Amino acid sequence: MKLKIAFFVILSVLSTLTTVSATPSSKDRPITHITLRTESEGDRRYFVGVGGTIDGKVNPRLFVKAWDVVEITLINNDGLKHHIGLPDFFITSHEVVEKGAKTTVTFVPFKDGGFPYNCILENHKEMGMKGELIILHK
Ligand SMILES: [Cu+2]
Repeated sequence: MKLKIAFFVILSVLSTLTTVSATPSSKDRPITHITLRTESEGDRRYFVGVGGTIDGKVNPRLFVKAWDVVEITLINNDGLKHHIGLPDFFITSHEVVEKGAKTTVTFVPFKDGGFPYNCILENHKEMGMKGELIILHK
């Protein structure tokens, strides 16, 4: 009986230790925040960078590092329906329909290279709404 109890205690301690050591540490995981807004002008549709080094740039090249967590926020600034897609990563954001609406996509770029981002709603990609995401080797 005593042996059984002792065994149970040891098992409990072991499972507690396992739980603690298995807790993932995400504190040190860098997050790259990128904000873009939508614009339209006649037949043109495009993205414009908001803040940082891409501020005010049309369809800016977005530089990120492989395996960092990347968060892209899209703000509707023209009142037309838009979204942002990253076809090489199978990502399509929610649509932002009204002026002021926002949506965010979060992903981990797991390969390096240059990949397109765009809005494919109502022919917007063909009307200029596209840019390039550059993923740098970690
Ligand atoms: Cu669009």
